[in-house]
Amino acid sequence: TILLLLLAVLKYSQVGVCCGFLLNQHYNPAFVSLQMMKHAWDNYKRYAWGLNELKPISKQGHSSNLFGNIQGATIVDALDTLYIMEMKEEFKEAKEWVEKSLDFSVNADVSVFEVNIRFVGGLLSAYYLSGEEVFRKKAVELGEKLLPAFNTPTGIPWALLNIKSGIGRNWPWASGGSSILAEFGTLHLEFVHLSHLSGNPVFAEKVMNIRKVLNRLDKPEGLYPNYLNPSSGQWGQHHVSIGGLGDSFYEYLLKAWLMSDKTDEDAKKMYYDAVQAIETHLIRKSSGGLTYIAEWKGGLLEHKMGHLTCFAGGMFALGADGAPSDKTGHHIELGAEIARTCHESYDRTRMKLGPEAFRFDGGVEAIATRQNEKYYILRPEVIETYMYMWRLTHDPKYREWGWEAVEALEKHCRVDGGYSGIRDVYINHENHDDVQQSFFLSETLKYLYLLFSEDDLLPFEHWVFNTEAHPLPLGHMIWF
Ligand code: DMJ
Repeated sequence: TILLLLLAVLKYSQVGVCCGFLLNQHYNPAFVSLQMMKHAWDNYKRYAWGLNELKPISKQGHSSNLFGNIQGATIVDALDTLYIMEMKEEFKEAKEWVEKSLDFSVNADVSVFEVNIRFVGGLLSAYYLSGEEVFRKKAVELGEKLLPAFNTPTGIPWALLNIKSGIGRNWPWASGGSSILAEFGTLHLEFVHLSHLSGNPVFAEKVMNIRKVLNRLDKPEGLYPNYLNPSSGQWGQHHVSIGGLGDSFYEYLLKAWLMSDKTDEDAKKMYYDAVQAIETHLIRKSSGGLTYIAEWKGGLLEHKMGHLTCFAGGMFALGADGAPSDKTGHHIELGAEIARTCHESYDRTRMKLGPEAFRFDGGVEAIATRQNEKYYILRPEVIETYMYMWRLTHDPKYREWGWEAVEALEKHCRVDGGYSGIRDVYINHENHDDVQQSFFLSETLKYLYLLFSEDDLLPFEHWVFNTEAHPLPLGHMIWF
């Protein structure tokens, strides 16, 4: 017994194990991310199996109305992470749940965007990675259920859809009954794949029409407002942001071009033109030398940057290669500067975890000043940018910054029952929000694992990640 104990101690001290606060620089960081995934998954399984998300403090299920009554968001979102981390038993039980229990015959409104990026995206990736037919079938079945969302005068889809009745509507808070740019603009990758996998062109036709509508419209200063009315085809309020409401629209332009093996010239032009307008009108440098992306409201700048906006560092770097007129180096540099600013937003908090939004006005830089912007909900965008910057530059600071995030997550977000978000990252004691978001498993932990793995795990030459970090293969999908 003593020998066995000794061997176990030796094994753990060499390979590394992640147990709460006992992190140590000698541990293999990819292995640590895997242990984090295990902790998140095991607790979801123990306390919330089959439900959408886990409440890690109260140790029960959490249901979000984003998915209507569709259940199992964490399972579907986590499938590909389990697969790439080689958590074979867990992947098998997740697949069995999808086979037996994933059910789309619900009579409730769902968010078309959320269901697409998490469920359709998750199923597509699981199919491409594992080759298991059930995932392809379920993805196409769900895609078909989403089609009535496009029944509007312009073909710009509704934000919300009752997937039983096929009746759609928009968020009541959206300017002038508009649909949201980041929502209808973040269907392209998945829908092109649905056409490819089903042989039915209808999915690709729907998203190509969105692009046509956008191309016909005048853009103020070359910028895309976040609100577009699906009936009149006119912009709503002129609010432009690369964070919430706008973000993944730009990401999908670039990735549509990459996914087409760089043949979708339209997407390419729209992306680089948009980046040019963003640089001219939204990107600014603080007096302390931090580059940030502000928000634009009818020509006036709000000097605020959301956590969500931090994904743009990775996007600029990923798009650097195709940048026009010798701007490759410039786009990489822009990515590096956004990564540095977002790292500062983490570093300037007590918990070393970034707030939901931070400001560059009133004498502060990269700090949240409003109480309702001080929370952290296990979001991935900063780690996502570290991962892209690491792969594209191999500057070791990105792995160091990723490791700082691991330490902070372990110290402040890890609890007995999983991982929880934090209500205020500027105070000394934990104030957990009691939600383990499904994107923590699909994105945050996957990007950490990739950051600390070799580049040939899901290499960029062959894969593009949807906005929920679900990898989709490049090439052969020509639908334009
Ligand atoms: C995820 O669902 C996706 O990354 C989406 O594009 C934005 N928000 C969350 C994570 O923060």
